Amino acid sequence: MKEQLEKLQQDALAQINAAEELKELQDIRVAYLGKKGSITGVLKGMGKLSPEERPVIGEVANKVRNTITDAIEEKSQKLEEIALNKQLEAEAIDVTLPGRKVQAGGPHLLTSIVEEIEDLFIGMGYEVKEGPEVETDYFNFEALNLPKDHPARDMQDSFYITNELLLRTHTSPVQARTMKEYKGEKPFKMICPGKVYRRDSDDATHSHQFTQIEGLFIDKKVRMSDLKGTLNAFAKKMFGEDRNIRMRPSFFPFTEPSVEMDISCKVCNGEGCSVCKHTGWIEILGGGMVHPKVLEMGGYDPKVYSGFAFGMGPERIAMLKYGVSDIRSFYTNDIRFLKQYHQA
Ligand code: 2U9
Repeated sequence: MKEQLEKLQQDALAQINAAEELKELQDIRVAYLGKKGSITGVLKGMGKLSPEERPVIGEVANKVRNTITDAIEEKSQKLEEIALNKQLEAEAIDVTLPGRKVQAGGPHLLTSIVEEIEDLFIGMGYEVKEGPEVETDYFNFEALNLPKDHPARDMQDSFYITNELLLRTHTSPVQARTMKEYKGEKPFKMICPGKVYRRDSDDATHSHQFTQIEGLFIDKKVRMSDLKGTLNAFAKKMFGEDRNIRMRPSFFPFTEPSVEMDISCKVCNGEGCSVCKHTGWIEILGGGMVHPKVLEMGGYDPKVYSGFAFGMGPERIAMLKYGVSDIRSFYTNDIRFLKQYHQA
């Protein structure tokens, strides 16, 4: 039995030495010292020994049991130390590394261009007004000389919510509301930036949601030359002093006469190229003298008051100014696009 015990100790120590995981040591402890362990099994035969042999084998058994227990304990500490060092190495922080750059955000290009246009007109004495995006049929169409059966309404296929409510197709209703607010009694200059909605299928130059900035100047003796001077100042400030402008006759139900304004192409300086479709000119906005009916519906006597109005799409202005090729870039939040135009 003594030889058996010594052989078992030798085997156990060899396995403990070879163990690489704590779990293996646990298994060795159970295999040798557990209730069904091999050493326990040998000792079950103690009853057959003579009274003289029993204390001797018992002492050997205790020594073997202690030797194996100590060896397991020592190896466990070693394996725990190795595991700890591995963890510390893996989690080590190199404090000498430079700090990570904080990704600074910045204003969206559309926000910048709207604020730039607002600042220009605020500098010319205009107030900035806003209004509801869900508009009544009256303020979005009728107050702007677009009665129920007017064909121009089809031009602006709309998102109707009810028969009387829709997503506004332009910011003109804000101007009509402002005229009512001022009760036809006082002159004013205003611009109204904001989101507008049209039932358009999206493509590089059309978006079902886009932004508009419209302006309105009502006073006594306002002339077309005032409109031309104002828009000329705007164009030169936005696109450079060397830009020329021209006005072409056009039609809008809410202005008479109506014009569309072009700036000379800044790529070819008016010679003609693919950007300006070889005309030398690029259309940037529309405008005109406020239609007498619109003045009247707004409460202003067209025999006493006159006014001019204009409208532009800030996306288009930004696309021309910064060479953006697709209007959808303003709305798809692609970080590669957004990052290009951080003023910050
Ligand atoms: C009132 C009276 C007159 C607003 C005007 C335009 C011309 C115009 C387009 C430019 C590009 C819309 O963003 S766009 O698609 N707008 O050309 N807008 S005159 O005239 C008004 C508005 C309100 C009471």
